[in-house]
Amino acid sequence: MLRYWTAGESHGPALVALVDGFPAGLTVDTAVIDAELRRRQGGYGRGGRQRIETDTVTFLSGLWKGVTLGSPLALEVINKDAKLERLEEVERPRPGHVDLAGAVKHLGGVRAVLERASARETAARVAAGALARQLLAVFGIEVAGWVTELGGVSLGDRAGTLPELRAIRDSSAIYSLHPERDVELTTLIDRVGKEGDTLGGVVEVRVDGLPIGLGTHAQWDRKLDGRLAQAVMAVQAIKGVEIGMGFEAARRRGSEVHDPIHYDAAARGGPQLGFTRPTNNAGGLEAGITNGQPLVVRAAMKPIATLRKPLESVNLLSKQPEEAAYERSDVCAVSACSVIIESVVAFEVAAALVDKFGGDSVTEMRGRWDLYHELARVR
Ligand code: EPS
Repeated sequence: MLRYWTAGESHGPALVALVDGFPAGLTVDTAVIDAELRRRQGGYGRGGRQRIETDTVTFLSGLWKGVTLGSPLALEVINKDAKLERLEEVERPRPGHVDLAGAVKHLGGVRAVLERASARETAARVAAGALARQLLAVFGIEVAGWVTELGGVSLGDRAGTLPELRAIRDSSAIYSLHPERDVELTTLIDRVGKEGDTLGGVVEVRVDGLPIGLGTHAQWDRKLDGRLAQAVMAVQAIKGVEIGMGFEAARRRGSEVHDPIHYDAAARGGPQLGFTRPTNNAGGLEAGITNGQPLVVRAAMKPIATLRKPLESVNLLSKQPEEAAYERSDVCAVSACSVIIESVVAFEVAAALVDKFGGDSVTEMRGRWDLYHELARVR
């Protein structure tokens, strides 16, 4: 079973991801992980903290000469702004953040919970996800994500292969597939920032090259759609998750929603084993199992809760009305969110791949992958 946990506070010495169950024999490119960490720090509308940090990964365990050993991997991302011991308590909880509920729950203070709840923790998830993507790449499985909506402005879709779409996205300051609309959106972010406010948005992640058969219909907690929803929903500030047509499917008739099944003998050697679908409204999953179509997951991110023009709050000591606390924050982190959702989706898909094809070594996984496809074709 491939799984991971993270540890670390926003202003503690470091963030750590502990990855367990990762197969032996993968040559890891740390520069690829660092590139994802750098992307997470970017996107228009980020705050002052990103000018302090230069996130890079260090492997504390699980690698020998750059190759995974099959033992637990500990990944570390250092915090340059490690000042936790000098930070003061916060008495004015921010609406929308962990502050009030977390402090009451722990019978303690706000600082103790906000340091862990901060989205800085996602650096560790991106590091783990970027490692998982390297395992997926061995099997020709690719992941990419982008911003489809920002501050209520919808950017729409774009057709293309993942390398094509990734190149377009990388030319956008917003990480969208419509760089020609960057100025409109950066102007919006600037205006909202000047007003002391923040913006949310919607991100989409696509996974190409998936085989038929990852996940299961047989038990609720192993259904891949359920696992993806949990991983995505558990990212800071996410308020909604959709797969494929998502909520829109509820408004349409069955005949407009379900993807017809065709067969093309010439495509028998491909990942879909010859079964083709003219549409992909299911978003690559049927009954919790991948169906050979691209996986499409969308997530709705609420606006950042730390506002320069603070909302009404209450001083936890005096119980008198006061404005919520403000230190510094992002106006908009939706672009960064697209990198984070890519990472958590990549990790869940890699975990499902390990479930199906075994987790001891990449070589064995490869052999089992080939055998499975051979058996599925002659069936
Ligand atoms: C973040 C680092 C944090 C915040 C942000 C995410 O750094 P600091 O608190 O030192 O400014 O900028 O976290 C939040 C938006 C939040 O509300 O906690 C990061 O690296 O992503």
